[in-house]
Amino acid sequence: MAPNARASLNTRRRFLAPFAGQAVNPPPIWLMRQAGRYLPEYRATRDEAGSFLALCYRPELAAEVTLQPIRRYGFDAAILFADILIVPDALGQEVRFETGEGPRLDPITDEMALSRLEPSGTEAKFGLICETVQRLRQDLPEETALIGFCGAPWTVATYMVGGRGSPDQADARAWAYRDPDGFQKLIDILVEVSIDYLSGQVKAGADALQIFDSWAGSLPDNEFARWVIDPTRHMVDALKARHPGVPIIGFPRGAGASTAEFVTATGVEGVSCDTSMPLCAMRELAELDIVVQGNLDPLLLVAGGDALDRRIDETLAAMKGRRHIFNLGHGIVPQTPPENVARLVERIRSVA
Ligand code: 1CP
Repeated sequence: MAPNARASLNTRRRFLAPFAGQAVNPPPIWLMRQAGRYLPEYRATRDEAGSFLALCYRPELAAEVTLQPIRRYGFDAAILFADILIVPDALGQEVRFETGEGPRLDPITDEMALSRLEPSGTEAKFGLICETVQRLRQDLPEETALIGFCGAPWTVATYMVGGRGSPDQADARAWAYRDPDGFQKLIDILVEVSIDYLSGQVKAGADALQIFDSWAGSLPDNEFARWVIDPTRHMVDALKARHPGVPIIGFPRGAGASTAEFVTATGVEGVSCDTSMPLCAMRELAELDIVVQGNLDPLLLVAGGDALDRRIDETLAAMKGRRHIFNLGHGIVPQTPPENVARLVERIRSVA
C-alpha cells in the first residue's frame, strides 16, 4: 500500500478524522508558522544552518525545526518546514532572504522574462524538500499527521513579479490586466511544477496538503475566478487523480464573500479561514460538507491572558459539532511568548 493510503486510513491521527467526515471534540490543533523565530530552539538551528534557505535545503535541520513545536506542544499535525518561495528558487529565479527584510527576487515582469525559468530543472531542490518529508514521516510520533504545502500560483506569482512582498501586489495585478495571456503562461508554469512538487511530498509521506494563497484577497471577483480559483482547481483535480484520499486544504486569505465559491469550485476538502472571517460565516462554510480551519487572531497569542481564553472559548462554542480544525487566521508572529501557545493548547484540550 502506498504510504499516503496507509496514513489516511490511520485513525490514530486525529487530524485526519474531520476529513473522514467526523467532527471530533476537542478539535485537532496545529498553527500556521508553528515552527519559527518565536522558539529559541528554532533560532539556534537557524543559526547553525547559516541562512533561512540553507535551513530549508538541509533535510536533517529542516526536519528538526519541524519537530520542535511537536515536542513542545504535541500538536495534532506537523507542517513540513520549507517556504512557498522554494518553487521560484527551484525554477532558477534565485531567492534571497535578507535578515529582517523578507525575501528578494529579481523581478520577472513580462512574458519574455519567462524564458529565464527552467521548469525541467526543479528536481534537485524539490528532492531535498521531499527528503525532509521522508525523514519526518519516520521521526514523527505515529499519531501526528504530516502536512505538505506549497504556495498557490497567484500568491507565488506576486513575489516573482514584484521581486518582494508588497502591501497591494500591484506589479502582478498590473501585468495580469495589461497582458492576461502572458501572465497566464507564468501561472500555467506554476500550476504544473506545483502539482509535481506536492505529488512528490505525498509520495514521500505527507498525509494532507495545504495550498497557501495569502494574497487571494487583493483581486476583484472576475480576476479572483481566473487567477485564484482556476489554477487551484487544476491543481486539486490533478492531485486527486494521482492521490485520491489525500485531503487538500485551501487558504484563500482575504477571500471573504468569495470563500464559498472558492470551496465549491475548486473541490478542496478543507478551507482555512483568516481572522476577518466571522465565526457565523465559518459555521456556514462547514455546511458545505468540508473541514473548516481557523481562525484565531495571531495577536491574541501575543496578548495572552483573558482575551485569549475568551476567544478560544467563543471559537470552540461556535464550531462545536462541526468538522473544525483549530488554527490561527494567519501565521504566528515572532514576538509570541511560547508559554501563550502552551496555554492555548491546554485550554482547547481541557475546555472543549
Ligand atoms: O527564520 C526566518 O527569519 C525566516 C522566517 C520564515 C519562516 C519561519 C519565512 C520567510 N518562511 C518561514 C517558514 C514558512 N513559510 C512555513 C513553514 C512551516 C510553518 O508554518 O511552521 C510556511 C508554511 C510558510 C509559508 C509562507 N511563506 C507564506 C504563506 C503563508 C503566510 O504567511 O501568508 C508566505 C506568504 C511566505 C513568504 C515568506 N517567507 C518568509 C517571509 C518573511 C515571508 C513573507 C514575506 C512578505 O510578504 O513580506
